[in-house]
Amino acid sequence: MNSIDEKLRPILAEVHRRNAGEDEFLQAVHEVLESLGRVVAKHPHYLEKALIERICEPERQIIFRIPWVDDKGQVQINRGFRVQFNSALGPYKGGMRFHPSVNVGIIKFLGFEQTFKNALTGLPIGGGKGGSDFDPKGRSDGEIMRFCQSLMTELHRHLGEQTDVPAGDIGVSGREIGYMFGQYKRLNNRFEAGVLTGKALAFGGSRARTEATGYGNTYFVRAMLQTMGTDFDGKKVVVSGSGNVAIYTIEKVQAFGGKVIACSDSSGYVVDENGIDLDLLKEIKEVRRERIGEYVKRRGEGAHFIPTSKGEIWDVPCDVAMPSATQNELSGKGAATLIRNGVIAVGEGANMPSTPEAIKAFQEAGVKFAPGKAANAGGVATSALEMQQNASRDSWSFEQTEERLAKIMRDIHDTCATTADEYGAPGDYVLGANIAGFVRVAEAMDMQGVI
Ligand code: NDP
Ligand code: 2IT
Repeated sequence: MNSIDEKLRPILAEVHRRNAGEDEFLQAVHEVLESLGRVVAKHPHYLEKALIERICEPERQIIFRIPWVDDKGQVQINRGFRVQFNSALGPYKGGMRFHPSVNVGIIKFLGFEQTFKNALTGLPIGGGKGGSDFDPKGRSDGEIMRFCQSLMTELHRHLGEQTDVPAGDIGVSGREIGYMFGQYKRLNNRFEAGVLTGKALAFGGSRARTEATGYGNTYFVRAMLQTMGTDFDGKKVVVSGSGNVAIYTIEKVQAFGGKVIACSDSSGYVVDENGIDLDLLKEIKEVRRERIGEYVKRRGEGAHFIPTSKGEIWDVPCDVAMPSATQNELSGKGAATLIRNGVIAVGEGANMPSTPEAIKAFQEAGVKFAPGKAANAGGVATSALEMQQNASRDSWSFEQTEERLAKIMRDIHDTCATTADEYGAPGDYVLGANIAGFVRVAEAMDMQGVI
């Protein structure tokens, strides 16, 4: 609590009381409130009108049963969630996560972060998040389809292109979006293209959406490096994870001349001093859906695999670290190792991958640090571009879409930097992102009355 302005402490205490045990949500709220002391000092009306309290409370939370039948004929039950966090700026927007660790606290932290992230894009999207504790690992294509259909049988009544627009996240990519879209269409008897994003190109998807989160984080980090008078060229880069965000981060870093020497999954990490072979990684992860150890078996000399029990990816010396797997994957210990090994910049591809101790360590060591709600906003921004294309029944070229993405990332970078300057903390992208995102949402809410 010490790092929180004393005027905000009662608000935080109430959030703790109301959301006891939801650790990730409390962590995310804590971080934002740490940044807001300087805002309420300048603009007391945010306090007088209880805007912070209102923003910390989701507008609506939906929790539901998902029954489905597995390949053996056994009935399975999962729990589904959709937290519609804030609609001040547009329809609720945010991904669906399928992972056994999913619970209401995780979905709420993600929805809270999403609200500010979406505001930072400057596009008309509110914040939401959803998912299930369903574990897709080892499930057949038929099981995935039946699960997605059952989920949508309940969720459809809460969605709509003007109401709530889900997309992918961990465990949810084009395949799952397709199954959910098909079921939504059957239940509503309308081809409502803009109700989900991350669709295949064949039925209203956007070019560059698959690549957008990883590319966007890479553009953001490049902008930070440029403020230091340098670039990706020749830099050693470590990217955790090997899913959608990690793969397209690696692709763009390589295009900018960086050398990605390590990536991971939950079983461990691989180091490849020759640089990750992206075609091989895509084949293993996107096509065959295998574990990361397969990379080393197929790549041969120069690459090695270290299981999770024997160390973490942050042990690998690098210039730039881009955590792109999951929340709290980079602890104070990992940060200390990276700093000792000379890291100069960190860009969060995942949502809240760095613990508060890690963020503090990076900032105290003068490492440029890009928080997820700014650095990984390229994915949802391109989702909003997909909604635009759907609304106008249009389809843009890859180049046109990527150009929009690059400009949005540059604008987010500059907004965070100038906001940090304005509030007396130059170079603090965490403060800049939290304040700029908060102010956009709070101003819109204020104009809409007591909502
Ligand atoms: P994917 O499912 O494609 O990939 C997730 C990767 O992270 C896998 O390599 C997975 O390993 C690893 N991972 C997931 N959970 C854990 C865990 N508990 N411990 C260790 N490793 C884990 O997901 P995405 O790439 O889409 O998402 C990655 C991160 O980026 C998430 O934090 C997500 O919220 C965030 N994000 C995603 C966006 C998107 O557009 N997809 C947009 C913005 C942020 P394994 O297969 O072994 O589980
Ligand atoms: O965390 C995120 O920003 C996402 N998973 C993407 C959300 C979206 O609606 O594209």
